[in-house]
Amino acid sequence: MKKHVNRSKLQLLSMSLLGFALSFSVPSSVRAQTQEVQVIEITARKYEYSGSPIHVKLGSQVKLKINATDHDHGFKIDEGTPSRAQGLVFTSAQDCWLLKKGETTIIEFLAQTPGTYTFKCCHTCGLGHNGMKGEIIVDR
Ligand SMILES: [Cu+2]
Repeated sequence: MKKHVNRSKLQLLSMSLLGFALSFSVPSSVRAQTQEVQVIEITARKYEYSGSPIHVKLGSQVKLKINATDHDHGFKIDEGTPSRAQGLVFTSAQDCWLLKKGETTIIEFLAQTPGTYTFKCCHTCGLGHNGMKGEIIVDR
């Protein structure tokens, strides 16, 4: 009985290893294509964005789905981030997205230039608000 349990655990492990390996092998084969849509789901809560840093593929259209779990939050690309206009091309011209508590906000952009882009909360949410930041990394 015990042996059986161990075997299924092993199978699970080898399957997750395969998935891990695939996650590395897939990007190189699709890198040449443009307009690939990448959907990324993260959460915003006091005072962090889950899944940060967020890695995206160069040339892909990114659909960022942010679920604010505990409070209204915001999403804004940091002014200090270089070449905002050329680096991440947003489908919307707005500067600050309000992330309503309990709702999922979709933010879309084209990952046009490799680099690290900092974003931050732009809706006052409490004491740690100013430190609520995350990073989007466009891999080459
Ligand atoms: Cu905030």
